[in-house]
Amino acid sequence: MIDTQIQDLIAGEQQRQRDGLELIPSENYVSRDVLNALGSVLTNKYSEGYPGRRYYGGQEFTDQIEQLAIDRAKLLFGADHANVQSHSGAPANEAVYSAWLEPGDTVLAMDLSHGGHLTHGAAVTRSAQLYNFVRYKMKDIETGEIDYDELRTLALEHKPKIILAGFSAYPRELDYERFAAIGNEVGALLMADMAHIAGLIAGGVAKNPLDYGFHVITTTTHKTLRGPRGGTILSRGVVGNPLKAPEKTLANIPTLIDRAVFPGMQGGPHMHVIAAKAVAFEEALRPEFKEYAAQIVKNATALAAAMQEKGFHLITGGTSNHLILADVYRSFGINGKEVEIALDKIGLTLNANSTPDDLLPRFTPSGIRLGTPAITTRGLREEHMPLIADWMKRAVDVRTDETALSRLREEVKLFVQEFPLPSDQ
Ligand code: DSN
Repeated sequence: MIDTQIQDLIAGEQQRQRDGLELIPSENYVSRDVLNALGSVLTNKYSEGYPGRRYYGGQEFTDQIEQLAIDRAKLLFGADHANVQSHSGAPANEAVYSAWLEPGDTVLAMDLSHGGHLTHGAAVTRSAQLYNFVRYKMKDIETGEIDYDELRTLALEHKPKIILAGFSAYPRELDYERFAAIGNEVGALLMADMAHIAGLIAGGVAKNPLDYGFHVITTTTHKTLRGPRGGTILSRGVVGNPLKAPEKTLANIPTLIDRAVFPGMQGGPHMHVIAAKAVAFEEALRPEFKEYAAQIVKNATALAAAMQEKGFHLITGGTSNHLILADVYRSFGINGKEVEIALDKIGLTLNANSTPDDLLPRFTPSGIRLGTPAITTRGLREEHMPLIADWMKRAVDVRTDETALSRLREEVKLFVQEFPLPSDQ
C-alpha cells in the first residue's frame, strides 16, 4: 500500500483486535474469504436495479453474485424473498416502514431503554418525525418477560400498521406466537428486527419469527451472522417485478420492499458487500455454523453465571442468547462508562448501556452490555468465561490504579495469543 498513513492505522487496529477480547455483542471477526470479497474489484461496478433488470450494462457476473446471495439468504431463513441490497440495519428498518406505512401511521415497538433500537422510534430519528411510535416494555425486568397484556391493550387502542418485535439490548427470547396473535387481531404487519440474533436463528438455537406468522424480518449481516457490515430484509409473500408498483397488500410485501430499497432509498448496490454477504450466508449454511451458534449461547450462559458470582447484578437475571446486560451502578455504585473505560485499558471491549427506565444520563448510564459472538469465533469456551468475569471484577476494583490495570492488560494479552483471529489463520 502506498498510503502508509492509512496502512499504519489499519495495522494498528488489526493489532488492537489481536491483543484484546471483543465483548461488544454486535461485533464479530469475519473469515478471510469474507474479507477477500469485500476487498475485490466488485467495488468498481454500478448495478442499479435487480438481477436481470438493471439500468447499466456489464452485469454478467454481478447478476449471478446477487442471485446467489438472495438464494442463500432465502434458504438460510426459510423466506420467500430476500433483499440483499440494504446498506445496513437502520436503512433496512426504514425501507420496511416506507414500504408499508403512510406518514402519520402508527408502529408499536419496544421501548429503547427496555432493549429496543434507535430505529424503533427514538425521537432523534427521521422515522420518528414521519410516523407515530408507541412503545411497549418488559413487565418484569428481573425475568425479562414482555408485558404482552399491555402490548395487546396498546395494539387495540392505537391500531398500529406495524407491530415490531426485536431489540439491540435484550437477553431473552420473545414469544412470537403472542406477537402474531395480537398482530393478526388488529391487522398489523408483523416485523421482527433480528439483527442481533440472526446468527443464532441461522444456527438453529433461536426461534425464527417467520415460522410464527411474521411477515418481514430485517437484519444486519455483521453481528452473530459473521458477515460483512450490511443489511438484509427477508419476507413472506409473492415476488413480483420490482420495476412495477404493486398494490399495497401483505402478499405484495416482497415487491414493496424491493421498490422501497431501490429506487425508493438507495442508488447503486454495493456489489462487493453483496458478494461478501453471499460468502457469509454459505458459511452459515455449513454444519459447523450450528456448533458455533450453540457455543455462543453456552459461553454467554457461563459468562453470565461467572459474572453473578463476582457480584454483577444482571438485568433479567441472566441470558438466553448471546447478550448480557449488567447494572453496574446497582452492583458497585459506579456508572457503565467508568467500567467501559477501565476494561478498555485492559483489552476487554464492551459498551456502557442504559438499564430499563435508567435514571442516569444516556452517556454515563447505569449498565454495561456485552456478549460472546466474537470471543466464540476466536475459540473460547465455557471454561474460559470465569477468567473473563474475574478480569472484569479486578479491573473494576483497581480502576484508578494505572499500574494495576497495565498488569491486567499483560495477562489478557498473553492469554489471547492462544486464540488467533480467523483472518490470521
Ligand atoms: N449499534 C448496534 C448495536 O451495537 O447493537 C445496533 O445498531
